[in-house]
Amino acid sequence: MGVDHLAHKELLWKLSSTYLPNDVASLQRSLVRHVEYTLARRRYKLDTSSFYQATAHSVRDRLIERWTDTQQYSAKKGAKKVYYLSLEFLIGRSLGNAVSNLGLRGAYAEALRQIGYDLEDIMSEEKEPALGNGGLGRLASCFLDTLATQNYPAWGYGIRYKYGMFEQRIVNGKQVEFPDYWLTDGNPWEVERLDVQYPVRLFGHVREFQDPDGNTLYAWEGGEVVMAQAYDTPIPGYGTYNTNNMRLWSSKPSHEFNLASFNAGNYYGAVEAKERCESITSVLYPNDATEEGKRLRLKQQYFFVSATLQDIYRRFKKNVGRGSTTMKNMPDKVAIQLNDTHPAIAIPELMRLLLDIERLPWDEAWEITRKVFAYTNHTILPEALEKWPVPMITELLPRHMQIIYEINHRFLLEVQKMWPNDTARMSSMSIIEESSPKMVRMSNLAVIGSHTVNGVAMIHTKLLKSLLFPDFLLMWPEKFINVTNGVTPRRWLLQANPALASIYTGMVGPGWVNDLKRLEPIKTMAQDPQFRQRWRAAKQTNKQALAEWLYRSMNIRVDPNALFDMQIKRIHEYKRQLLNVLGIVHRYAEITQATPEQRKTMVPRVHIIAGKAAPGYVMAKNLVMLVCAVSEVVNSDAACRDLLKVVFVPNFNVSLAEILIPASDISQHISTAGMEASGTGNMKFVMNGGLIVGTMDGANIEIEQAIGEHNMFTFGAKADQVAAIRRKMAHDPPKIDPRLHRAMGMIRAGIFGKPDDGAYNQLLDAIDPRKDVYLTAHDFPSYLGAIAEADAAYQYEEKWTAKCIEAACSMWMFSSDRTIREYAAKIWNVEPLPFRPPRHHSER
Ligand code: 475
Repeated sequence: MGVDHLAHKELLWKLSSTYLPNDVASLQRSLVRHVEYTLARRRYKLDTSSFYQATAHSVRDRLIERWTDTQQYSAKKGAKKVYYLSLEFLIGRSLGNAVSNLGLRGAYAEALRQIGYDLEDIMSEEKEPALGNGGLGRLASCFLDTLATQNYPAWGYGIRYKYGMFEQRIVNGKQVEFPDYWLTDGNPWEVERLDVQYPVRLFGHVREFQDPDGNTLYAWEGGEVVMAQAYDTPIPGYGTYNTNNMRLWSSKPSHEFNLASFNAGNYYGAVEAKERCESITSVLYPNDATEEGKRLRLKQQYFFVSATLQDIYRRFKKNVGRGSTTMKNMPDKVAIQLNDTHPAIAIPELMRLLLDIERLPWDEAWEITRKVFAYTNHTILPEALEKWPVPMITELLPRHMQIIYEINHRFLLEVQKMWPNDTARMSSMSIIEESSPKMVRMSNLAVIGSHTVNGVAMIHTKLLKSLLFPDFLLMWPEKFINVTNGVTPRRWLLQANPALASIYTGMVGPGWVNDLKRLEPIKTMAQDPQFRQRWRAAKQTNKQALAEWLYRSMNIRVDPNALFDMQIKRIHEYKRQLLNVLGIVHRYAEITQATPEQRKTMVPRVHIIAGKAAPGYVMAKNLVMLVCAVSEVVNSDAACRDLLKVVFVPNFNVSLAEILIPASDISQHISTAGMEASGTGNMKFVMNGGLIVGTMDGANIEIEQAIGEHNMFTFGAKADQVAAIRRKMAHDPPKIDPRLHRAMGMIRAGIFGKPDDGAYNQLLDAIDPRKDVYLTAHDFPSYLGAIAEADAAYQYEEKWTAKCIEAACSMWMFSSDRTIREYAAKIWNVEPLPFRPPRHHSER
């Protein structure tokens, strides 16, 4: 009865090493097969939304081949992997990105066209997962795209929130939040890995005991255990076979949980408890850069960190014992990047695994931990720095609290050695803030437990060193480095702006998509009138498309020949959307008072503002109200008809950004100097042939260096002047600019309505020249100066175009490809691991 294992294996191998064909006819067969067998529909006229599902599944099949091959290859090679831990990923839509990265856009478009469907229409059926707030989450997704494109073995880890970023609607002129249940139609891009689940403990107690050698050991026991369920999404690279993985965790009740509570006879109580398990991953916290201190948020952070570390640990342990690998080699195989402090609880969690499970001595465990972690800071705003009450951590994670205290104790001994009896320094560097209740400062923990800490733009890193961590800098000068942010040219040029992309490809071939330096030579073409003409035509195409979109979806008509000015980002006082609105109100006043002669010299403008306000952020919501009210009044005033339109576009997200950015002439990045860590929208706009009105803040500074001062309209106080200006205004209030005075007067007078909650007065009171924290009043005159310069420059069409060309083609360093190469070299010490596809694959 000999079972022929060899024969089975051989047959299996043969069956599974075939690859899907990608010619047009085969793609069509695959589409129809998915309609019939995945959607279970037949011989019906299908709407585009069903055909979206079928197309997505067909593309997914092709992704899966590359994905499983890549993962198997990197496991076999045992290469060092990067793990990017982030509570947020703003991935945007996947279909367009996938067909483009697979090199199958043309084939799918043709396959669909022949059966009566349009790929673009189908793509717009996709609901984007909005699993992030803003810049930090979008950066994480740009990084995943680059990591795959450059063949780095890298995984993203995060949370699969059931409800993503809320949907913003404007109802009676105000922001109203609606739940974003993005999974209604299923999610064809993910694979639920039922074989990848981990238990995660919460609450409970710590038991101390002795091992046979008399060493004291600790075990975390009791409490409740929930399960983390893995959902994987393939992340394809562009122009490579490599396909990485993004693993998101969803919470569900554990088996023990079920048994224990149901056996206790409390049926309803047991069901409620189960519901509570699932609530851990139910909703994304919609606060961008403000810390809320909510217990559920801490649960989310630990839940995701615990599952992730168990997963990484299991993968690494497969190598331990193989050859000479021991736990000490973990840093040779594992690099973990903490995307801000949100996953910083991973530091004591890894310590716990090494101490309590692996039973390593403290020093050994600590050395491993420090070599594994690196931390990126994304903001120096004090209200964003995470702190957790000691009692809360003690209750939820008792063993971690002990470990944090021990880390702190040993760290403070070092401080004491370096600065004997310097209690002030001691208390500012301590992980524990001696307040009541005591608080755990997650940023101090992250700095102490990481080998490298980086800021995200030059000025931000400088401020990080001088304002946030000056003492840590003295202690560990080499720990702090800068890695300026970047954005992926795949989504933000190739996909979002086909008109410009085809000009580039026509000039230098398709290689620029993975190597933006190749655009540099095009700069000289700025002198060629014919080339400028083509460039303008591309911009015009995009503006026309946006104008049509605005008409279709908002019933607003704008003139595509007007200057399109955009400020699209989260609403924040420090980002100063108010400065923009005051500028618009000023322009409105000028228009209504202008003589016919003066009108002729004015530049027709369309002002677009978009962005979400955190639900509890009153000032931000007031601002949204004001923009909507100004737009109502301005757009219905005959005096403005051909000169000014103001549009607030609701529900700003990645897909909307892809429509807006390529159509902009000017974009505004006008934060109070020193407050915007980097900004990444600024990079996207310039790459797409728009110019910036901006302050000397974040990456604006480096962008200006790259594109030249003459190609940027800068204004406002510099970062190193801000503190002195603030100090001075309190006792010596500056005179208010008369134009600002008039604009504020118009708003206060009720020209844009008088909300009964005094919302507008609240906004204006905050820029009183005596307590103008964000320097809005202070910077107003120079802001108007920069806007006027931009208007003047826009009137010389040829020169303007030349500026745009020069700027756009100087942007290579703001590709996330450059950014990731720096992370790889300076922080992770990882190498690309390209997987060469099997021969029969490439032959098809
Ligand atoms: C900066 N988000 C941008 C971008 O580096 C920068 C904070 C707490 C909770 C949830 N979300 C946050 C941020 O702090 C954030 O998005 N920061 C942004 O990171 C990428 O370009 O200047 O504000």
